[in-house]
Amino acid sequence: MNFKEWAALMADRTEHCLERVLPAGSVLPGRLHEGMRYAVLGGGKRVRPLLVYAAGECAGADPALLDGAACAVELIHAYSLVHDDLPCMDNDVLRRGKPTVHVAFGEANAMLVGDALQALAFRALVEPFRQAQPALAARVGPMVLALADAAGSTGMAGGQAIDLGAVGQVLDAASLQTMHEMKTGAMLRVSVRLGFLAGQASAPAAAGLESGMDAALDTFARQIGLAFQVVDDILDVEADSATLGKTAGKDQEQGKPTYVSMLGMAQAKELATRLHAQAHQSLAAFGAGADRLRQVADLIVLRKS
Ligand code: GRG
Repeated sequence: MNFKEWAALMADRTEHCLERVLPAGSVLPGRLHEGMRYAVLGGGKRVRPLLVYAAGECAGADPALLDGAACAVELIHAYSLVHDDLPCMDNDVLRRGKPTVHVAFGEANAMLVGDALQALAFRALVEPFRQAQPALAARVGPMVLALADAAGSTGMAGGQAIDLGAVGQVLDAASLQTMHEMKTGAMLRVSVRLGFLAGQASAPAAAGLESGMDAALDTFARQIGLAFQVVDDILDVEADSATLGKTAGKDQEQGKPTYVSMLGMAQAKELATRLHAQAHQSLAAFGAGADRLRQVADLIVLRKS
């Protein structure tokens, strides 16, 4: 199967799992559940689930355990977008090609949609262990911890706090990198980590699998997480809103420090290319089992939206 077919299959698989995990709009409170489904279903590139499945394939994970992790990272991501779009944060009206959740459902509902999606993410992560693999239930602990750290104040939410405090300020390169490693990178990184941990949970006898896999995958994930953000900054300048499905040019409009504003466009592109090459290098010790990860890295760096 070529990468395009595989990615479409995994995105489809994620969509079906999310559809199952999200309460129906007919379940009380209907408006909240409709808002959650509106925020999550039928949109987005599903990059984080693709990383989960690709890392899981590399680590020999049971696909049934990967489904929960794929849903979990996408649910946290969707919650972060809903909250990020609120008037008190980015105040955006367009996301994934449609009105943002607070525009469609009101601000208070949008807050609750985000809150509930975050809680649902942890339920989605744990549930397959309880249902499909009850004997392995104790092994979900490290995955819960990793996701909590990535989403919380030392990860994504912390990065967002630094970002909000940096508007109109000049950040040096190190601070900009730290901010992005937390805000965007942590969730991409944990997507790879959850795939690896699902592999360990599925076959602990093979723990460590090929030696050094844990560290190499983490280095790869950090590099690709940063590359994702550099490309995001480039696209914010070069792509239009219709292509992005969100408002283009926001960073400059809001005076946000970005890789493009700090380095200039040419050097930002060079940095993305360098990080891409380094990410491939980090997987050099692995054989064809890491091919899907290599291909997701290519998708992240070469994407147009
Ligand atoms: C509100 C706690 C909290 C955190 C918000 C992720 C985030 C933190 C804010 C989003 C702002 C933003 C545009 C960040 C740049 C990188 C990014 C996360 C882009 C959107 O992710 P994609 O491109 O989106 O994967 P899709 O829609 O394809 O899933």
